[in-house]
Amino acid sequence: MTPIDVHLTPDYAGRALREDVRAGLTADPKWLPPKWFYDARGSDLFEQITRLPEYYPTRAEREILQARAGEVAAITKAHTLVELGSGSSEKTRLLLDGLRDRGTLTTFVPLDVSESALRDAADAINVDYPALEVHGVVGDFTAHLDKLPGDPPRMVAFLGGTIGNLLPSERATFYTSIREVLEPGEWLLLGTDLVKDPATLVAAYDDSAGVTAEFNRNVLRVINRQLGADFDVEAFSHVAIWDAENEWIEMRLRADRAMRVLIPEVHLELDFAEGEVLHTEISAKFHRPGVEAELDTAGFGSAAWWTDSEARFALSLWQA
Ligand code: AVJ
Repeated sequence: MTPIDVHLTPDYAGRALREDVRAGLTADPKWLPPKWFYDARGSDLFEQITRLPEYYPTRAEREILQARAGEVAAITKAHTLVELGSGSSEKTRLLLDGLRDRGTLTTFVPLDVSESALRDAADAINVDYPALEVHGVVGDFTAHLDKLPGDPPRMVAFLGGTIGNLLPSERATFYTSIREVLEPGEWLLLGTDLVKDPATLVAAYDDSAGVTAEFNRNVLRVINRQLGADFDVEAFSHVAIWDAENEWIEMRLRADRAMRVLIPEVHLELDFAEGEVLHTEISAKFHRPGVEAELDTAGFGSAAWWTDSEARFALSLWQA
């Protein structure tokens, strides 16, 4: 049985969703945070996105990990790998293999908001890495980074480019709180998508098969189910634009007609004008100097910067 620490109350997700819906859908423009895409269906849609021809980040990051996991292990000699977010992916295994082969790794700590996702991930890793101590933590990585278990030196991995979902001010807070939970000499391994031509970026978030559109609309399905809302999901169109000034992709849902939406569980009655947009995600893209400046401000030293063969994505290593 894999030990799992639960740092969230059973209704944490429900409360957080209610608060986000109340705050975001009464704002102008309306917005929702991207974390609510990921119910079982949303997670499955995201898995499908990672296999789309247009969605290069997953393949690019995998290429880097395949080439560099050994170097990560050699530099860090990490005893504990803490992974923020999904803990069962093929990319996690590349990292675990690299660290195991180097002989330093004793403990794997996957941290996720979803207890069921975490249990599945932790159990699967337990089976395939019998010598590894797996210690799951149920928590929100923007709020529960305190008391990370595992014996030092630890390495916190935040992969996939998910850092890009945070606004610049949220990133600063996030980096600082990671820096604060680490002891000097411990590590952060970070995956960041890089700025490139807008056509490539937009295609990655507006695929021809329409999977990203379904993923985007899924947040409305989550609110319908969790909060009893009556969004006509099909009446919203997927929009993905490149914001050149902020250097982020922005996903929105546009109301195809005027409509009223009831969300009984938060006592909201909302009006959408025809063409009104709801902001659902930013996915920021980076340049090396910008990443270095932000990590430096948080008190990290630079240890390595690797990109894939087409310089689309970067994996970087930082020391607290
Ligand atoms: C999982 C957050 C890295 O921002 O690229 C994929 C999510 N959104 N397609 C990203 C996503 C639209 C993805 N991350």
